[in-house]
Amino acid sequence: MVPMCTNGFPTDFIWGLGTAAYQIEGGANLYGREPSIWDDFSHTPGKVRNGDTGDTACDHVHRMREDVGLMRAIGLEHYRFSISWSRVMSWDAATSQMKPNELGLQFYDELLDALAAAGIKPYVTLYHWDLPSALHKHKGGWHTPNNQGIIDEFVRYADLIWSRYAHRVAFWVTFNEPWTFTVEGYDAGNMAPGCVPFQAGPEPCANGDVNVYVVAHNVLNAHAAAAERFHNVYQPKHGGVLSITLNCEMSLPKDGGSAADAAAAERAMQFSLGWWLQPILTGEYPAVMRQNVGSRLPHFTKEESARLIGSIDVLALNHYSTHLVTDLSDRPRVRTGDGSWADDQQLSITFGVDWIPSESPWLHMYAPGLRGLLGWATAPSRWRGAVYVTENGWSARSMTAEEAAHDQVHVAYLSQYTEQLRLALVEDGVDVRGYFGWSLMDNYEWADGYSKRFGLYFVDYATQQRTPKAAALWWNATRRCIV
Ligand code: PNW
Repeated sequence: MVPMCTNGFPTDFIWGLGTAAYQIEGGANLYGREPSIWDDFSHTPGKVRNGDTGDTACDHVHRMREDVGLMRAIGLEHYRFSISWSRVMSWDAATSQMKPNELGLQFYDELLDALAAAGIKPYVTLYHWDLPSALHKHKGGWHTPNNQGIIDEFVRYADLIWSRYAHRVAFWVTFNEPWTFTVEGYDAGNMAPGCVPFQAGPEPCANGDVNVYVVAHNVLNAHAAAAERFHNVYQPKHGGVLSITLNCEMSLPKDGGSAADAAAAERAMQFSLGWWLQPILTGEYPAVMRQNVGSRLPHFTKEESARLIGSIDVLALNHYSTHLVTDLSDRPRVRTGDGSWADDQQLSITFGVDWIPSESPWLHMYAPGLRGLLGWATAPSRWRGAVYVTENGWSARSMTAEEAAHDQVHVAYLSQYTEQLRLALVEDGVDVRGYFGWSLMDNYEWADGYSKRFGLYFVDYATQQRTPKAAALWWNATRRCIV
C-alpha cells in the first residue's frame, strides 16, 4: 500500500497543470512558424470574440523561463503542454510534404531543458487543435474521406517528435479532445476551421459537404497509426505511456427522469465518449451511433479495428461540467443549426438550477459529475486500467487581478471536484493516478478570445504580468503532500 498524504491522496498521486501551444505561446511567425488553421480562423473577421487572435497570447515563447518560475512558485512537479505542429515542421512545396524546422524544435528543446532544471516532469500533447494550414489546404485536412495523406503526415510528425524527445518525456497524448475540435470545427462551425455540413461551397472545407463522422474517422485512424509506431519503435526503447485525451461532460436524466430520459442520457455518453472510447476498446463505434447515424457513420476495416484496439496505455479524460438530458427521440428530427452531431443524438440538454454558472455558458459547477464520469468510463465492460484526469477547471467570473486574488468560487470548484476525485479513488476503487488542473495561467480561450479566464495565474494582457489567484494559493497549500 502506498502511504497517504493528509490531503487524502496517495503520496505518489500526480498533481499537474496544463496549457496548450496556440493558447499561450504567441510568436506566431517566430522561429519559422507557419500558420495553422487557428491562425486562419482567428484572423477571419467575425469568428472570434473581439477579433482576438493568438498572435501574442501570453507571449510564452519569450517568457518561457519566467513561466517555469511560476510553476516552481506553486510547487508544481508535473506540467502538461502541447507542441505546435506548424512551429516544428514547415511545408515543403517541392515534395508536397511537411519537413522538420530545426529553429522551432529548438524552442521545445529549451523548454524541456528548463523544466528538467526545475525538477518538473513534462506531459506532452501532439495535437491541441492546430493543424498546419498547408495540410488543410493542400492535403485535404481531416475532412476528406479516407485521407491516408493526412494520416501519414500525422505519423511523420509524431515520429519526428518521438525521435527527438521520447527519452525525455514519459507521458504522451496524440490528440486533445477530438470531440471538441471535430464537432465545433467541422459541424457546428464555431471553431477552426469553421466548416458546416450541408452547405455546399468552396471554403473552408472544399468538399462542400463536410461530415463530422468522416473527420472523426480520420482522427481515430491517425491516432491508431501513430500509437502503433510509438508502441513498436519508441516504447520498447524508452518506456513511457501513450493516450488520447477524451473530453466528456457527465450526462444525467433530467429530474431523476423517465426511462426514456435515462436512455437518452446513456445515448449522450455514447455520442460523446463512446464515439472515441468504444473503437479503442472493441474496434467498432457504439451500436446506438450506428443506429442513429446510419450510412453517414464510416466503417473501420479489419486492419484499422485491430490497430485501434489497445492503442492507449492509460485512459486520459478531460471533464468540466454535467448535463441534464431530456429525450427527443419521438420527435421528428429537425436541423437545429448546431450541426448534425447534436441532432443525431435526439435529446436536449440543460443544467441544474442550483449549479453555479461560470463565465462560460457551457460550464456549470456540479462536482459529483466527475465521480459519475469516472464510474461510467471504468464500468466492467469499459476501461480497466489506469486513469488520468488531464483537464478540469473553472471559467472564472473574476475579471481583475484583485478580484481573482479573492475568487473563492474558483477555489470551491477545484476543491469540490478534487474531493469527488478522491471519493472515486478511495470509495469506488477507480485507478486514478493523476489530476491536471486547467490552466497554469489565463490564456487564449479559442473562439471566446481573451474574454474567459481559466488560469491559476491571472494574466494582464496589456503588460503580460502574471499574478497568482486565490486558486494558486489553494493549489500550493492543499496539494502538497504531508504524510
Ligand atoms: C477544453 N464544451 O476545451 C480544451 O482542451 C482547452 O484548450 C480549453 O481551454 C478548455 O477546455 C476550456 O474550454 C473545451 O463546450 C471547450 O463542452 C468546450 C467544451 C469543453 C472543453
